[in-house]
Amino acid sequence: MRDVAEVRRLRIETPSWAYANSGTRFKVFAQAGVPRDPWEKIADAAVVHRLTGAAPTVALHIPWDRVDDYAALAKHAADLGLGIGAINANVFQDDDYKLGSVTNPDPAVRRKAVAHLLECVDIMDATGSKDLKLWFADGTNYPGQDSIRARQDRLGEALHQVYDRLGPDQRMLLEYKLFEPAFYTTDVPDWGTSYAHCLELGEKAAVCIDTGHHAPGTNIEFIVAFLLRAGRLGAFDFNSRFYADDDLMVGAADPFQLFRILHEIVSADALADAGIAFMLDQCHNIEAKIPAIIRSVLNVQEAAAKALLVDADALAAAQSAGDVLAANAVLMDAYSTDVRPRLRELRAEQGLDPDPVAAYHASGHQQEIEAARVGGVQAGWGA
Ligand code: PSV
Ligand code: MN
Repeated sequence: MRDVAEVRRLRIETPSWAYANSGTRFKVFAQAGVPRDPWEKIADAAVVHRLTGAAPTVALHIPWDRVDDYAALAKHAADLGLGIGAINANVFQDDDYKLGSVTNPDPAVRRKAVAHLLECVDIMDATGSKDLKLWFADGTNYPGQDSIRARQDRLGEALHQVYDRLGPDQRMLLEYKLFEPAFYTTDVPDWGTSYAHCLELGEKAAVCIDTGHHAPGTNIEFIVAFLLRAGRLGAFDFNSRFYADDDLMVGAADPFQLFRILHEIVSADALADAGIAFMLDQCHNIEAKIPAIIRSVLNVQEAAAKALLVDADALAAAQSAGDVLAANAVLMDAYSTDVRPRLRELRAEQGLDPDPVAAYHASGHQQEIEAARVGGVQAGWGA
């Protein structure tokens, strides 16, 4: 049996954009105290880390987090006890990208997109970030609109150009998404496409699984197990979905799925130091942002703790004996265990408040930011 205390090795990366205002395409509901710039987003991320002890890095999104001096931004993060995590490129919000970015039929648009991706590698150099995370909105809406195959060629060519620019310790994380904003074809729609491109590129390229980016009913833990075995699972973008890419709090819609994913991770001894970035990619449209992000960190910890509780020997014995019910019962026993008291104990041992959400409410931080962050323009999705 493993020790639940191993959960303390798990590091979760929070996304700068989750601290900012966000919404659907129908409405963004502004919240008081929301950051006005990347500096304030990082300050909020530091609060999450201080209260959970488990979120030591923050992911940036360029251009939403554009600043004049990235080294100074990284220093600001370091002063608050944080490192800069993945640099997320953005080649989906410019008019030029209407027909795609790196797969656009126009070579000038492709050059512009690649230049942005290379700029993101420069930002990695300046901030000490090790991961370039790429998601492409590229695709088509109508049959015949463009050549599906030619777009793959253009994608491969652009990825190679960027891959060749990576430093020895830097990685490329290629994220996939079934549909949206393109509705007929998407150029990186699934893990297989991402994996195939990563294999062509080389060892510094790995797949990022955004848990919200699949068709309903997709067995995500199968993908996790496959990519772990292949050594190409680079990262997660954790969130929850009920219908499409809902970006709700991880573990909210389907905590059992999250447990099954973490079971594959724990079984492969990949909870820490295995080159997997456990990132959140969420939007808190109607709930308070910082407590929601804290809750998300706790949800991942709970799933990991339950996965650590799985009796691996009993499971292996039941599996090799072909005892289907016993094997399933081993997993369900672990999943059905309330790990919250043990996690509270572990936090107390670390000198943390056992209840980080309550600690946040008691800290006065929310009142402080609501009083201090007046004037200026609140950061929002796309800024
Ligand atoms: C795309 O839906 C995505 O999951 C990518 O990770 C983007 O970078 C992010 O959302 C933007 O919120
Ligand atoms: Mn994502």
